[in-house]
Amino acid sequence: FDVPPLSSLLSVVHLNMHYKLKKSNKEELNHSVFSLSQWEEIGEVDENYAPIHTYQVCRVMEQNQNNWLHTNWILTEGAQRVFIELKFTLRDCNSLPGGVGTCKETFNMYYYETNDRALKESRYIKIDTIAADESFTELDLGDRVMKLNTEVRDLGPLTRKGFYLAFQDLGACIALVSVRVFYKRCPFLVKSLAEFPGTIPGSEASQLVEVVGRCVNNSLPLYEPPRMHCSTEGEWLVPIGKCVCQPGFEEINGSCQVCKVGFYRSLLESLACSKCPPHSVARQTGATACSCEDGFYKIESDPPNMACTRPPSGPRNAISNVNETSVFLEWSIPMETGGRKDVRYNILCRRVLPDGRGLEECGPNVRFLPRRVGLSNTSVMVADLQSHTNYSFLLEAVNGVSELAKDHTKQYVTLNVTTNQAGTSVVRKGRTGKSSIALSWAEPDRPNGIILEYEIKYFEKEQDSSYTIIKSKDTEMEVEGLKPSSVYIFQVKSAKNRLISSTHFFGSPYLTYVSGETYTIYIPTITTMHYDQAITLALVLLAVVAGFLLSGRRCGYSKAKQDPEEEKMHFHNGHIKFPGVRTYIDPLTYEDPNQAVHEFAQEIDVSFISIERIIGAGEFGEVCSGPLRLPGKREIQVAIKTLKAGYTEQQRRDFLWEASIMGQFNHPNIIRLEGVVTKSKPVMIITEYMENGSLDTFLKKNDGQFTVIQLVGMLRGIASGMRYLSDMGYVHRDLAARNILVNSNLVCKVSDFGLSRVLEDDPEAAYTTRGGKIPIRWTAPEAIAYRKFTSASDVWSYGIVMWEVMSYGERPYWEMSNQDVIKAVEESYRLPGPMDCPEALYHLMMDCWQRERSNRPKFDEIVCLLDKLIRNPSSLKKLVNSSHSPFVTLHLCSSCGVENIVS
Ligand code: ACK
Repeated sequence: FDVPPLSSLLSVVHLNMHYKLKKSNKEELNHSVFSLSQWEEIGEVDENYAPIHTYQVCRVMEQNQNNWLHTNWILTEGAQRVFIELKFTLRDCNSLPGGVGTCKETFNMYYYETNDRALKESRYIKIDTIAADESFTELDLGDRVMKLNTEVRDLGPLTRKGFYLAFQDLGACIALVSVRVFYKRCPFLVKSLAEFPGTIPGSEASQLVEVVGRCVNNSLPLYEPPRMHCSTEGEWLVPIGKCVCQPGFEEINGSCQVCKVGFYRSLLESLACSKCPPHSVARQTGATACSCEDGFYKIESDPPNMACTRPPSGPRNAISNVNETSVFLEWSIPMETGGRKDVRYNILCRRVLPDGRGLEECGPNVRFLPRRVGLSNTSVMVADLQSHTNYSFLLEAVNGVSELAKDHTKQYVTLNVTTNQAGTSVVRKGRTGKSSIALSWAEPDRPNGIILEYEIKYFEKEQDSSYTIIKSKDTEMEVEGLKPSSVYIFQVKSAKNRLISSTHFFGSPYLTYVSGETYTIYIPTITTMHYDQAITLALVLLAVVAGFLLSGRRCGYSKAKQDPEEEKMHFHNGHIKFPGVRTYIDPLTYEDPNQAVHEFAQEIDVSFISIERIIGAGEFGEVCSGPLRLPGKREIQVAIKTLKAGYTEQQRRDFLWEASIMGQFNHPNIIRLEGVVTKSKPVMIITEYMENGSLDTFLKKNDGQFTVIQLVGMLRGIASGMRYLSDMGYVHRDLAARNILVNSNLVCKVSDFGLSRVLEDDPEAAYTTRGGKIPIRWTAPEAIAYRKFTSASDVWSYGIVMWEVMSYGERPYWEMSNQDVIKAVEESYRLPGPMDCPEALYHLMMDCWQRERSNRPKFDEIVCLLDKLIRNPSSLKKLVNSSHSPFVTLHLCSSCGVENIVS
């Protein structure tokens, strides 16, 4: 008789239907001979009168029963943990007539693992003793009421191919109705275009099995391969990464469909195929880009969604304005820009040779201001032409694709001009010094009178209201006393008040204007500077800029940029940080919460993290654990808080809020932030791993297991962490044992900075009449009444934590309602001392619960007192509830210094 496979999610083995169980007398088991098995296969009907088979035994009147029933060999199919669901009825011994000394109300379930069918019954291992929740009586039998019990047990880790189950009766009245053996598995799943195979979970409770998904056809992983985690409950959790359709395909209903003709998709980040932009086509399906129509072009830097373009038409409305030997040319933009914004203009200058001998290109002596080719403005000044000469200028418009359009017919505009006589030659630069320059100029061709002297006017560019005039009888002179690194403008004028030229020095000309009969050419002037001078100047400038910033920040209106490192040293959004003085910075002071996160938390690449198991459920998603392997660092175990998919921007901000706070702290009794994962999904917060979980659950689990010194050590750690927080100016607002984590060395660390100002995530938080959400039992009266949260209200909560610790996780005020707690505290009722609590500790608690908050001890005083108690354990001998203990007043030691002892 073959056992059907335990395939898929629920492989059901119904004893009554599919199986013939074997009866056996368990001679081997206890190495003694017992009576032959009395299990009987009986056909019955259920409450719907459907036939069922049961296995029954009812030898309650006889001594020494040991009746066995076992299944066939059950193949595990690789499952490491299987579940066994039993349905059975059991007779109530009391309902049996007469003395039933040997009657039992339980039976035992065993298993035996093996790689083959060979059954060695002596190797059976007990799974559990099974008792009934409901047993039936004679009366029930009469009424045909079937009191069916269902019990489920799990079995694992299993390592062999298969196993046998066996049921041992030691003298009960049992009817086994069904046995269902199954295992859970994470079903085949397609998520975010990735396929995850049906996966058998790990054998240990809460273990997660990481599975790397396979991208569906025509899709690729986006940034990294997608991963999911299979839980022991057969659920897929914590998806990481995803697949996206490859270029040329788009996602439709969970698969990648090819882009239609006329459509394309080029980027992995874009969602759907897009219609080809104007003047481009996709003639085949699956296009990753569209090709340009004839006569249209694209350059590499054009984005894929940009239309194909063509060269521009020629410039329009060109005019010339001749001034002595200079020509000013001006034109309008072309009628047709070719669909681009990068139109530029080129000028070709040609001199008309006399006697019809044709044209000759202008030589290098002709100057174009600002330049000859690649002009972005629609004008140019051409200077230093020959006087009384004909010139022909060709104007051409080009754009980004002109180079590609080889067969495009260029459209030129021609301008013919004739120059006049030369005015004077331009001012020329001679030798330059650190702060001086030699200038020379030529006498005008026709001075229009006798020139007695020249006036040289100079000023710093854009500061022409402050100028200097010097006079010279010669056509050269040296100007001194110039500021280095400044732009100067020089103008030379003859005594007849005729401006002959203005110019100056190195670099290319950059601005030109024409006014009346004279023209002025401005040329940027930068006197040469030695390297060391340049550095000095740069430093001076930096100092000026820094000074500006400092004053600007204080005033709050300077927009000047500052080196971020520099900024970090001095400012945190308006908070001046002095080295050595720790202050907490409210992430709210940052306009952009993301900036706050990255200011205080390191970004961790998700590939350095493995998620191995689930350790809890947070408000925003699963809390998991696993190793963190940062390059060049020792592997450490971390806790991983995840943000569930489908979150809003606000939820993401709230979630990361905690990291912005935690990242600012560095103390052995504050949970340490390792970093955040924000560049991939899910968003995660990575903290150090605390092996013993939260303090309240840990204490409940280990009720009465610790010495008083160990408990005081824990309290000392918490107080030390809180002292650090209050020194930083941080008010926790939700200090409670559930928000303290414990590591394997019993070190307690304050955690849960999540929404400590909102407390939405704390199940203990209740709404007050003022609308705030507050964990009433842990909160000081003034904080409940008018939201006065201070370090003194944290001290009140600390007193409650002390009480929780000393009572091993008892609920403060037990089952009293929040309203009753508020009323009782208001009427000066305080929690009584926990059982076996040292009197000194209870007095400290009571001090923490002083109505007047200024009378409560400070955290440094609490740490100091606890240190004293630890050093002097006999001070902890007197217990609150020992009848002989006299009332002693607790003195907080104000003389104690702040010590840095880690619990
Ligand atoms: O009481 P617990 O085991 O401890 O269950 C909760 C759960 O996650 C939801 O918050 C546990 N937990 C949170 N942070 C950590 C951590 N850093 N190390 C270990 N367990 C943690 C917490």
